[in-house]
Amino acid sequence: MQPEGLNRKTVLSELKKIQQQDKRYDDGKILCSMCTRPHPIAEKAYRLFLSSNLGDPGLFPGSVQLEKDVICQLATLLHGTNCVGSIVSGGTEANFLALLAARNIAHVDRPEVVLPESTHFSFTKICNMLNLKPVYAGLDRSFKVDLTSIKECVTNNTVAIVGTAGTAELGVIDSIEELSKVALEHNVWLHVDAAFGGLVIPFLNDSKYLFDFSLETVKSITVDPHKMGMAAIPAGGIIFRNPQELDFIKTETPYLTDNFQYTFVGTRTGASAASAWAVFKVLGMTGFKKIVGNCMKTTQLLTDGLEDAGFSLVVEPTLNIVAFRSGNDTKLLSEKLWKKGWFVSYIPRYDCIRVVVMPHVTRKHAVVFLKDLVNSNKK
Ligand code: 0PR
Repeated sequence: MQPEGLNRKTVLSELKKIQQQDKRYDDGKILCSMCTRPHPIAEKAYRLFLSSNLGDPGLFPGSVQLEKDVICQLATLLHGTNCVGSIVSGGTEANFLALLAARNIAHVDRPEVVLPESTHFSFTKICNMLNLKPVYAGLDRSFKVDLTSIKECVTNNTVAIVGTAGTAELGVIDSIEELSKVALEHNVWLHVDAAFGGLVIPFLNDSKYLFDFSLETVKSITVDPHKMGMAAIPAGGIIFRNPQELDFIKTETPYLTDNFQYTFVGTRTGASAASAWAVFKVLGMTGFKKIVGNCMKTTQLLTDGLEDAGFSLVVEPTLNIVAFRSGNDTKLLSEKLWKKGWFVSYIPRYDCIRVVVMPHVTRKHAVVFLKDLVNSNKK
């Protein structure tokens, strides 16, 4: 730290200069992110609650109310009643809390968790931290978890089965209904990671996917407002079906304004809950349907354009994620795209390029991208 403080103007202008190194969602060129520019009302709400700390709830009852309300709205969207939960740092912490509860409730000596091969890498961290043995189930030809494989993975030590509603790489929705039958048969916890899909699937036209609390064996769901919920980072969400389950993840906080915490993070901003709350209020179901509808239309435009240009899709998109291969070197193509300023992901295990069609990616951007893509593939 420098000995004397600088004036604010100088500091701000320095910050702005440094910020120019960061990519901007508004340019429509970030195609590899599951986050987007927060909704303008999210920014305002966030600023308003900047000093709120949900880690000491007695001081911030208003923020507590907002968090409860957001959780209640998310739970209702996912067909839950009387659910409980928290707005946390992200999908990683949400998944962590779900498996913490499942492990503590099962209370077995050598706990294992059954994970589809397609689960998010956060589960690798979580297994490490919770001393859980991950047992991986294979995928079928549509990249959903293979049910025969799931059944083979379940043992007496299984504390939970995880299904994903919108995988990070391909946007695939596992057959949660089938998983719930297996969970019921073996009486194990079923956790659904809908970090991304939880705020997409309910807004699809004629959504036919059963993935939420409407299935009785689903015990917990991760759903992140900071992804398709357009809230400011950090806003992950964990929802538990039964309030009693919180007892298994609580930590005593003897001298704070509340006696227990139910999250991993201690000091945590109330601004996240406020930003999610404000977006839900401003958009409502209709607003979300419109945004998701536009993302899906742009996804279709991209898909058609890719097929017309001779690229092959890894899988027909279910959500607003497109994964494709070129007949040539797909990895090299992704590198060329980066050089041209298109920030795509390259996924080694499927040897494909992945584009996440978030709200900041418009039709116009998709058209220019397709043109640049075809040209890059030629040379
Ligand atoms: N579960 C699923 C299904 C996810 O897609 C993600 C994150 C997580 C859990 C973990 O969530 P947090 O990262 O909030 O803890 N999915 C994105 C991904 O891995 C995260 C991300 C977002 C990465 C924006 C990059 C980026 O620019 O792609």
